[in-house]
Amino acid sequence: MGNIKDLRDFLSALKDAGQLAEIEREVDPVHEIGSVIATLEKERGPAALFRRVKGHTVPVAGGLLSDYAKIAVALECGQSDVTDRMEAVLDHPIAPREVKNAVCQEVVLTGDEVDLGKIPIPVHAPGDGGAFITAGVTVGRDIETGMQNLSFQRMHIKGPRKMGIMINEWRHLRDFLKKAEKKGQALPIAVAIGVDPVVMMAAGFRYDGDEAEIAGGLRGTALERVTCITSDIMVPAWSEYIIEGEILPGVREEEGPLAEFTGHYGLLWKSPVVEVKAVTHRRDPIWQTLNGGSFEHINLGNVLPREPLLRRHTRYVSKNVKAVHIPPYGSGFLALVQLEKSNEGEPKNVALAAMTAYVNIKNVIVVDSDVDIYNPAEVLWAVNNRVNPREDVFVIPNSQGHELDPCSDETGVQNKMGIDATLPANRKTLKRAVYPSVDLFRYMSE
Ligand SMILES: Cc1cc2nc3c(=O)[nH]c(=O)nc-3n(C[C@H](O)[C@H](O)[C@H](O)COP(=O)(O)O)c2cc1C
Ligand SMILES: [Mn+2]
Repeated sequence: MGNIKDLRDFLSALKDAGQLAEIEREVDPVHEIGSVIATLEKERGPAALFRRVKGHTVPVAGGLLSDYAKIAVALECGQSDVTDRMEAVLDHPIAPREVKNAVCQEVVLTGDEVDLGKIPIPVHAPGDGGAFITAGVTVGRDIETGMQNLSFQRMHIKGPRKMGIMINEWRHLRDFLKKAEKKGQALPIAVAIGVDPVVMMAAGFRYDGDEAEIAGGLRGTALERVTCITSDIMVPAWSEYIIEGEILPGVREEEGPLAEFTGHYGLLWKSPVVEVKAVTHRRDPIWQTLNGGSFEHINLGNVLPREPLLRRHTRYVSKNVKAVHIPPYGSGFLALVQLEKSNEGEPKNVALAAMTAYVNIKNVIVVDSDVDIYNPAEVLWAVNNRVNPREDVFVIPNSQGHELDPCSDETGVQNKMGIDATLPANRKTLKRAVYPSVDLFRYMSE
């Protein structure tokens, strides 16, 4: 059972680990917060807690899960145990638990009392189309089965009580909205901001049950939930903020652009619209944010929840798979597989399996076990030394990917590429040149 139950516990754990910069200098929520978070991530620096935000009294936390050092703090484990923890939870979910009173409802604002403009929601990147909620976990409910769902949907602030919501292909929330719209009904949702980081990690999973069970499994204890004020949706009780609202049936309006996980600005999308019914929050709340075009986004959406699936899928096809990795620099479109191949066809079969482990995976590179998949230079070395393009590169045309991939059509249809970067069997006698490493200290010191 873990010690972290909410954002505040996580912030103090980050502080104890030397992974939190508490910034007293006043910062502008327009562009400056986003730039500081981006610079910290580039420099592999700590997470940020901005105590003084221009025009606001509420502090803003950002960049909390930008690398594995912080992710390990969130999971209360070592960095090398992260992938195993993410895989183990698939077999050990823990059901959530209902509570009657919750800190996330210490302050309740409804109707005209609600003004999203009073919350320090940043405009992150220079080309963003406005203020966006980026670290909010959407809680949805299937109106037919009653099952709840956690996912990330960024929200574009459009008025005191109005937000645009982007819902991509392959999303459970999209299925829920389709069902509601068929009946001409609005779809109640809630957005939880400033949560135990395992709730954010759970929201990144594609899981056939309620992802609250994943959050519980990751923390080793049931997630406590409370019922919303304006609907029967159950939200994480220890959240800093809850925004309650409804997705209006049949309404689509322009939303965006936002710096995206692809490293490009997205286009303007015709997206659904949320009418906000209530905002509830803790006393002295903290707002949490993240940059759309960041490794933090890719870690949450593509690395943590997808590596376990990639490992399972590829190992199902071959027991000779040694390790898998979805590097954040590949935007979640690249999968790397380390294989001790037993025959010449195996790398391609394994690559095909990797492509279907999750829709986003577009390019797969399979390397031998002497290549370190965590080192991009090693992977590129293998591609340049062990790939004969006509033999080793293959393309699957017109398959399902992600619609934000700059190479796909608007429904995400694109081509996938597999690269067998293993040494061909007829060159097996070629040995990799490895110079022994020495302890330099023995040579440099007097
Ligand atoms: C930071 C972040 C932002 C995201 N933004 C969106 C978004 O705006 N719209 C969307 O549909 N998916 C977005 N995603 C991806 C989904 O939240 C993610 O694929 C999730 O697993 C979907 O859950 P589901 O399988 O229950 O539908 C985002 C993911 C992350 C990590
Ligand atoms: Mn789901």
